[in-house]
Amino acid sequence: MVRYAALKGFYEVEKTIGCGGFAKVKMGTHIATGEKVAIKIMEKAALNDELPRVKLELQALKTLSHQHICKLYQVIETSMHYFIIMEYCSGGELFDHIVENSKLSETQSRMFFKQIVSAVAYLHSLGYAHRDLKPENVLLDRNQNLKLIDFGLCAKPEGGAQSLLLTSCGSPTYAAPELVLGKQYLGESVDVWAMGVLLYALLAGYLPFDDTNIDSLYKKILSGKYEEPVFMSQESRKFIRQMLQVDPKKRITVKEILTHPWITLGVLDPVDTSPDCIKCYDKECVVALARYHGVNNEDMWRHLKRWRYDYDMATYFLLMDRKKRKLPLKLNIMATKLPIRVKSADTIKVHVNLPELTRKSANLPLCENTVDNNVKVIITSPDVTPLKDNVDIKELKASHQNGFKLNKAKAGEVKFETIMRKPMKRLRSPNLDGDYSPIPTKKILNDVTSSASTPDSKKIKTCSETPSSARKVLGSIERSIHLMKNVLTPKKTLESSQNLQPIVLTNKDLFNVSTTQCNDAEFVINELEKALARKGIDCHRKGFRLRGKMEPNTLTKFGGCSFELEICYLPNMVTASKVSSVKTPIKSTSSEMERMNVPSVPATIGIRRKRLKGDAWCYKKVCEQVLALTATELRQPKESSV
Ligand code: 6BE
Repeated sequence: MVRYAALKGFYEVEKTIGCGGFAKVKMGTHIATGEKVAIKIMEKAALNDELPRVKLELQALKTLSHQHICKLYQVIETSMHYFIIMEYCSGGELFDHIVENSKLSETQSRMFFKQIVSAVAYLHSLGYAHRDLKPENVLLDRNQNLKLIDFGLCAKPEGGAQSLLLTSCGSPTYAAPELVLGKQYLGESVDVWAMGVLLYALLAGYLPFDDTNIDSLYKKILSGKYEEPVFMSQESRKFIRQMLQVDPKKRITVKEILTHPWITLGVLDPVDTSPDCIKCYDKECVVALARYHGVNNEDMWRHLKRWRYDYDMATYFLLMDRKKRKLPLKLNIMATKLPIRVKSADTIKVHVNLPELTRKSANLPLCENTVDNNVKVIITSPDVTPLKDNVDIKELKASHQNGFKLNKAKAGEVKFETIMRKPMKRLRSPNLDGDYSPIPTKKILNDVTSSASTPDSKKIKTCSETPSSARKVLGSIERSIHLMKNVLTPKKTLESSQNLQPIVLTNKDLFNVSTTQCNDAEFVINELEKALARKGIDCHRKGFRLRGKMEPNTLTKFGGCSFELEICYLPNMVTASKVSSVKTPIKSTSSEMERMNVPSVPATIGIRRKRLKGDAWCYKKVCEQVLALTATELRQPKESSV
C-alpha cells in the first residue's frame, strides 16, 4: 500500500525517527537529488486546535534562514495531511549527545552554545522568540553543526520583540520564573533563561531545576537556587548565573551574551548572526535545474525566486548544499504519477505546475518528449481544467510539480499514469543509519540509582565501553555485510515478523543498548516486565519488545513519556569471547528496524531502549531506574525469581 500518495515519486519515505503529540517525523530521501530529508507528517484530523501552531511554525520557518536553524525545503498540504520536508540532521538530538558523553567539555559546550546563541540572536533580531529552547530541540548535522527545530511555540508579537507576551508555554524544566508565575514576559528573556538551563545541562549532564513533582519544580525555579557542580569552572558558573537570574530585568541580554568573555574566550571570530544565503542566486544550481526541466535559465530562476516551497525549491536548496560539499549537481529522473484531464481526444495538454515556464503563446510547445511507446508528449501552458474534489486526486495533485505525458483518452477523462521520462535511477544506498533514541547510557542524574553506580554495574553495563577505534573497524566490516544483506535478503522473514526470536544487533546499533551477562532472553524480558510493574508502569509485551508508558501529570501534562525496551542478541564479535557456552540458533532476521543475520551465533542478551514519545528527561530516568532494578534481579539465581 502506498501510504502517502502525495509523496510518491518525489520522496521515499523511510523509518520513523520521532513522534510528537500530533506530528511524526520520518526519514526520507529526496529522489531527484538522492539526499536525505526529514519529513514531518501531521494528520489534519488530529490537529484540532494545534492548527494555528502549525501555521505559526510554517510562517516562521519560511521567514528564518540561518545556518543553525533547521531548513524548511518544501510544504505539501493535502486534504488529509501536512508534509513538511526539512533538513536532515543525521547527528540526532543534542540531548542524546550529552547523555552519551555524560556531559560535555567546556570547549565543546562553548562551540555548541555559540551556535545556539547565534541562531537565537538571529531570530530575535527578526522579532521572533523561540520559547521552547531545550537540547531535545537542538539537532546535529553531519558536521556537528547545531540546528534549532520546533518553532511551533515561537512568538512574533505584533509590536516587535519588545512586546510583552502572556501565553505560558514550553517545557517546565526550562521555564523562566516569570513564565511559571503566569506573568507577562518578554520572549527574549525567557529564551535567555532557557539558554542558561541548556548550558548548565551541557556542562553538567543534568538539569539545574528538576523534580518529578511539578509544584516542587516550580518552587525551585522561583527560588532561583540550584547546585553549582564543583567540576564547573568559575567562569562557567558565573555566566550561567547571569542567565538564570530570577528577575528578568537583571538577566543578561542576548546582545550581552554575544560579547561575553565566556563566549569569546580563545576565539577571535565573533558570533555569526547573519542570515544564511540560501535564497540566493546560484548560477550552477539554477542551470542544473533548468537543464533538468528543459527550460531556459532565466525562466527557471524566475520560477524559483518566488520561493513557493515546492519540489523545485527543495531540489534547489539540496543542490546548493551538495555544491557546498563539492558533490556533483546531478539530478535523478523521477517517475511520477500525474493526474491529467484531457480536453479533447486530439489535443494533449498537460498541467505543468510551473506557470512561469510557459511560452507567451499558450500553444507553442515548451518541449517535446518521446516516451517508450513512441507517443509524442507535448507540454503546453497549464490551461488544464482543475480537477474536481476527490481525495486521491488532491493527494496526488498536491505534490506533482512536473510531469509529462499524455495518451489518447476521451475528453474529460481523468487518467493516472506512471510517467517515465527516462529510466529511473536511484542514488540512494541502503540505509545504514541505526535506530534513533535519546537514551541514557550512563548515569547523569544524581538523584537516581543507575547501572553505572550500583554494585551491579558489572551485570548491566553500557556498550559504550567498546573502544571507539574498535567500534569503527567493526562498524565498517558490519556495514559491508549489511550492504550485502540489504541487497540479498528480503526485508521481512516470518520469524522476525512474528517476533519469535530476539533480533540480532549489529555493532553500530549498540549505542542505546545495555548489555547483560545473561543469555536467557525469556528470563530477561520477564525480569524487565516485573521491574516495570513494580515501578507502576503500564506495559504491553509483543514478542521481545515491551512498550511502557508513563502518564504525564494530569494537570500540567508534564513528564509523560512512552518508550520501548527490546531484548536483543548482541553481536558476538564484541562479547562472545567472554561468553561462549550457550549457542542460540538464530536464523535470518530482518525488519523495519534493520535486523541482520550474524553468521556465527551470539550469546549475550542486550536491552535496547528507545523513546517513542514525550519528555526526554523523564524517559531517561525511567530507563535508568527500570534497568537498575532489573540488574539487581538478574544477579539473583534464576530459580528464586520464578
Ligand atoms: C525538523 C523535527 C525533526 O525531528 C535523528 C536522526 C536523523 C535525523 C539519529 C540517530 C540515526 C539518525 C543513529 C524531530 C525529532 C525526531 C528529533 N523537525 C527534524 C527536523 C529532524 C530530525 N532529524 N533530522 C531532522 C533526525 C533525527 N538519527 N542516528
